[in-house]
Amino acid sequence: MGLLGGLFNQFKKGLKRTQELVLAPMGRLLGLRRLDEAQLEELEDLLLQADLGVKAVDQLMARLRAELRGGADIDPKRVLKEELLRLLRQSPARPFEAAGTQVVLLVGVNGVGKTTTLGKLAAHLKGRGEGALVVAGDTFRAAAIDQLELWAERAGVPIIRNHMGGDPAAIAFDGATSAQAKGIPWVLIDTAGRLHTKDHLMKELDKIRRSLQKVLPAAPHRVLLVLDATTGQNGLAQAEAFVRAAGVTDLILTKLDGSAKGGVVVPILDRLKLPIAFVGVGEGVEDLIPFEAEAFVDGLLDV
Ligand SMILES: Nc1nc2c(ncn2[C@@H]2O[C@H](COP(=O)(O)OP(=O)(O)O)[C@@H](O)[C@H]2O)c(=O)[nH]1
Ligand SMILES: [Mg+2]
Repeated sequence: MGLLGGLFNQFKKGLKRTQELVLAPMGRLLGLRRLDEAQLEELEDLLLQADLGVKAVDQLMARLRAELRGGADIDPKRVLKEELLRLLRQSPARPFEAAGTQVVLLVGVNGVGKTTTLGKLAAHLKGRGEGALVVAGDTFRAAAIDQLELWAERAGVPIIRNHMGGDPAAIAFDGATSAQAKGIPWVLIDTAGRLHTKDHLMKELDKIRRSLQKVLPAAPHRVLLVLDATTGQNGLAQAEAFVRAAGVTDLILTKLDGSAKGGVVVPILDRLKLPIAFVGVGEGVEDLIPFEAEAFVDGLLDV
């Protein structure tokens, strides 16, 4: 099976809940060659339920109506696919390619899946034959350090940690120094999602950034904002605040498997104007998929 075929199957599995709850009822409508007003409205409701967002759904419906006015038979599934691809290709992902030592910071609110994603990402990079070193930068809770330790073991990569309450900027510095000395291409830094105040959190991220730059002036090379798909569009305002304050470069959308709102990828990309690097589709080490628009849309529409 080709790379895209493999991705397609992974997306299909990850989008199962969205498919069952929303897209399966849509299958019948997508197979029609002419749709009347009631059927168009039914389709519109289902697209909104999948959390594709008002803007994209309006565009889609306008195009379907325009094609219907043409009088000839139409192919709603093809129209949907073309429109979704156009929207999703606005911010193409920058592939993770090793070039010297690159520092990746994972940020996001508590519970979205930062530590889990970091573990999966370390395993993914290791699986490609590239070394990674992980840094337990969430020193706010002891459990977070132990959780990362388990993931480091699972991925077979070294971890830099200190005690709970230690200075995250100091271990980030140690991590970057050690990776550079050993020629390790990836440094993945976990961070806290909750501190005493949001202001305090942003100051801490700034401090991490400045201490990294003492070792590698271009660091952090990537700042990944981790978002939880089950929150749907509700999390977008908070995400925007993070993007502005933390210099986010890429997005990671987790828990797609637990969400019936898989379409949320569309309004997220549209509003944040940043590429989605990976999506999380489960709690296992394999459950992180590099985002690829066509495989995603095919997985979504395979009803
Ligand atoms: N189903 C599912 N659960 C996930 C995924 N990613 C993370 N989780 C779970 O979400 C919970 C919070 O994850 P954690 O990494 O601790 O979040 P953090 O607070 O941002 O570091 C854990 O129970 C994870 O197993 C995913 O892609 N799918
Ligand atoms: Mg964590």
